[in-house]
Amino acid sequence: MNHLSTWRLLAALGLALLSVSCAKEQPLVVKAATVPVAQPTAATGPVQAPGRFADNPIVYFVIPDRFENGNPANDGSYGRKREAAPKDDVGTFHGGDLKGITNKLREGWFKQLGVSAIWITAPYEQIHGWVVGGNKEFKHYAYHGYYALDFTVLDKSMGTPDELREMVDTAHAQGIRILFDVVMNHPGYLDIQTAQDLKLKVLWPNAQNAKLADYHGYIDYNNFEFGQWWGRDWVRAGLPGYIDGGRDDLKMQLAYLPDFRTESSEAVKLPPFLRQKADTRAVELPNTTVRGYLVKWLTDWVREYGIDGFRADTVKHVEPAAWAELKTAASAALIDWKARNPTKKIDDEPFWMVGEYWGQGPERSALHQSGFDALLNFEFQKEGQQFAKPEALFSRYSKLLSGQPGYSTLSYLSSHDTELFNRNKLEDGGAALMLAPGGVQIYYGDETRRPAGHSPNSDPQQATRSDMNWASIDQALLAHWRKLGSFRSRHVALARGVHQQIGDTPYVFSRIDATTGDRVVIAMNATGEQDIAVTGVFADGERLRDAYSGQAAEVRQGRVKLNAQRWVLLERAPRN
Ligand SMILES: [Ca+2]
Ligand SMILES: [Ca+2]
Repeated sequence: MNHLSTWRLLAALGLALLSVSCAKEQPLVVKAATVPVAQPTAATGPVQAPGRFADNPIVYFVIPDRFENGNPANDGSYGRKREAAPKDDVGTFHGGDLKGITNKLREGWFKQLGVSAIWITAPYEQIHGWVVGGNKEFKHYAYHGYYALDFTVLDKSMGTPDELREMVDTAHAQGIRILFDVVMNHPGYLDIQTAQDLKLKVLWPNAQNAKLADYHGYIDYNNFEFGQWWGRDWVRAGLPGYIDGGRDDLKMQLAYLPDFRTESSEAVKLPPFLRQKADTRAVELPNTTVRGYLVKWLTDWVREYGIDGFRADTVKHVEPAAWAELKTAASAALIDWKARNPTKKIDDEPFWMVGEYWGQGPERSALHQSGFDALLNFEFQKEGQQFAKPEALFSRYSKLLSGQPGYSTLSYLSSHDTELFNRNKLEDGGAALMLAPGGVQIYYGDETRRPAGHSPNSDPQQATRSDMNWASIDQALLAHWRKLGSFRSRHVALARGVHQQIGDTPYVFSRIDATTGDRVVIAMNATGEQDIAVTGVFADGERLRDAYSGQAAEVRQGRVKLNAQRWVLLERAPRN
């Protein structure tokens, strides 16, 4: 070691530290000291540098109910029913659950895509029945987790505490984090089934016979018994005894949902229905506000199971101070869990939180000061016309994100709240997404060409949440996404590196991460014999590999020759 200069030694130490902070399953294949500078050098650098999770998040978003049914015994919990016709069945619970995700983890589904975190919609207890969907078009159940009833227990359709623990532990053993979707803005509506189950006397006789057309006629909206539900202290609901929703983003009743009074400084008692509910784990807390209860309930999942992060819903509609408080409490809870579970934790990375702020682009926001490590990027999916040659997009994102630790974006092609990306353009789309600077989010089925479901005229987003197409997977498309995802998971340079265009026809670019020395060269829409310039990135004599085709090539006079299969993903080849 004495032949190394001090700064070379530091560079080697830096890489060693990096390998400790990386996922268990992704050991760095570094066998020699490296020189992390942007200039080419005969001494080769790291073969792979995944980066810290926060610097290179690859998030797979799944609606468990629509993914895989691992335990048919929990189907139909709380008396939930399917509907015979697809157009009627679009808003029911379809049977998927946490056990299904565990099964797919064991099959390696996520690992093969390079995924480093799974975001699941909220698995805690939802309203039991259905509300009127769209313009009386379908029975709308809470299969998506956005109509919470009891934040302290699992929804029986999702699974048992043991099944949740098994899922989290299985993910962690593969170096994959689990992110919960959390909603602090609102609980669910009061549907007829839940009102019956909670014995709330707000229904007219024979309410169990309610149909889409006459549903609201069975509910007595003038009845003060509504006070036995969440109650005035907890929500703005415009019901007898409650205060009305406000006119601004923070206090409005989004889609007429009851709005939590998260801004209130008044201590509250448990809501009346939770004082009576037999299986709740909610208990009275001294001197605690609505916000305080919600933060406790949500962060208990972190403290008990080691949930690694949150995807926060409707960020626009809750005060930033509440999000900051949630982040602080969740961070402490995760540290606590890791201290008690040293053999189960992936590493000591901190709690991570991404927010959904409607309309947000990839730019830095004031919300990054309120606990958010990243915000969902609503812009990316609209840039499809650029995806064959996304130079403008990539250079802009790289300028926003390279050398900016602690701030990221999460770009996606498709989402459950906007639309599915064009199903005929998922090759170009997948490449653009998986090669984009910043964090990325794969929506389940973008890698398999999952077809859209039935689209109600008055609620077309339902079509984005169809069942995972296990029986009709597009294998060629899946192989494409797996190559790209695996490549991305090895290279923090893609997410954080400085972007530089090298060629126009074919389109070739490099990314170099100054911190780790990680570097890649990419060609898009380059098919057949290619002679690709890598000057300034890789040195003559270095052995490279095209991770897309599997071909190896040596750098000669600043170039590599290979037979390209439309996409070229150049990285340093492992040494033997
Ligand atoms: Ca099930
Ligand atoms: Ca609100």
